[in-house]
Amino acid sequence: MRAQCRDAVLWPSSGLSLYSSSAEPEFDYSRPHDVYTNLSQLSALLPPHPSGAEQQHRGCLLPSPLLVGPVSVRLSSPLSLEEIKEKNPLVTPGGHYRPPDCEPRHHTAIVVPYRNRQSHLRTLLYHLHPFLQRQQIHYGIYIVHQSGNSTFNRAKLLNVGVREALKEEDWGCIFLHDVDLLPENDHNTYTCHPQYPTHLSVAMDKFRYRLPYPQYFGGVSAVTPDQYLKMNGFPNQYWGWGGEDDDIAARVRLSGMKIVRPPVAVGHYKMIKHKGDKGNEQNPRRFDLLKHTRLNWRSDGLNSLTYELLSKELEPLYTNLSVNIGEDPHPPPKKSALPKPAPYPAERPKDRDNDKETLGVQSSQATTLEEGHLKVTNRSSDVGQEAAVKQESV
Ligand code: BGN
Repeated sequence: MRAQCRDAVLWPSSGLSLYSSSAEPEFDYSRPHDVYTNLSQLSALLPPHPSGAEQQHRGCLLPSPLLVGPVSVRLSSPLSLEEIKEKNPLVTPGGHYRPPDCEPRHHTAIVVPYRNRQSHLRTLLYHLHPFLQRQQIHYGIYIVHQSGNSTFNRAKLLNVGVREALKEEDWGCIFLHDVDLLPENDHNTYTCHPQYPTHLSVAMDKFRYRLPYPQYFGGVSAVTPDQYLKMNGFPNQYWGWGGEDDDIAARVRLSGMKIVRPPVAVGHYKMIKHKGDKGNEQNPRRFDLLKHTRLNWRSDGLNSLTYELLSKELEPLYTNLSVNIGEDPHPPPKKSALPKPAPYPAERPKDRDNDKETLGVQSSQATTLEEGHLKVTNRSSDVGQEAAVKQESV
């Protein structure tokens, strides 16, 4: 894939020098490490341990010597929040962490749009805290909880999270992170590219470990505050599933930037399987909205953001921001108002669409975004391997 070779060259923070596809790093994902590997050494430095204090002024090494590569992902029966806290003794209230033995070179806020996903949140926290501690960065985790029952609005919640996180600390990098995605390789560093927005989740298991289409920007991505300002943040008008990530990708280009990515071998993620969310139905207006990004991005975004912060709580493993972001102006019709579906045949054949829903793939259309132009291609298949191959030749 040409795009990925080019992006590999632009991936400085992993400590890997990559100048051609033959230099793609290789990792053995069949023998992953436990995600808590190498961290007991850090706990031994809990203050008032003298060696921790002495070493604080030494800059953390890049790449971190604690990295192990592929890590296993624990998807079943997440621990309780108390148990996770016990496994992460150096995390401070609000879900903040600083390496105890060196001065961190990176300061990253992780912003997670959220509603009704308790067990996903515990799985994410169990995984992400040790993953980030091994990278020796200073970080904080912000969960942005949409209050009320209106349609979910991922991009607006991200805007809120960025603004609130920056009120609190001078973060150098902001991660936009779905609650159901777990990074599988700790060489995928949670840091920003100085010039360009980064897309991290380039190889998700649900897309058979490759990009579903070249301009895909969903899942996990990162911006510096400057990059965020330059693109006027994210759109506020996408209520429901789909399209907001494509709008963000278009904004990157329209504001004169481009997207950089880690190599596919590094950007592995597992998605927690789940059925479609109630209150996050596909947004039928997304196609129309995307046609107008070029016209709207300067007026809809960070500069038009309004919300009410209902509460901010410093939980032991995360900062909980509860927000009222208003109502969807075009709510989907209530279930009872819809005509009754035809009854199923007695022997319903197992269809592929059902599988798709379990995998969280809900789209029946492919998107291609080039320089802010949107092409929508109807198709009935998943945004999987075949589709990605087709789109590369567009
Ligand atoms: C795309 C969605 C993205 C989603 C990916 C992967 C749209 C807009 C259509 C014009 N885009 O198709 O939002 O992240 O699938 O699931 O639906």
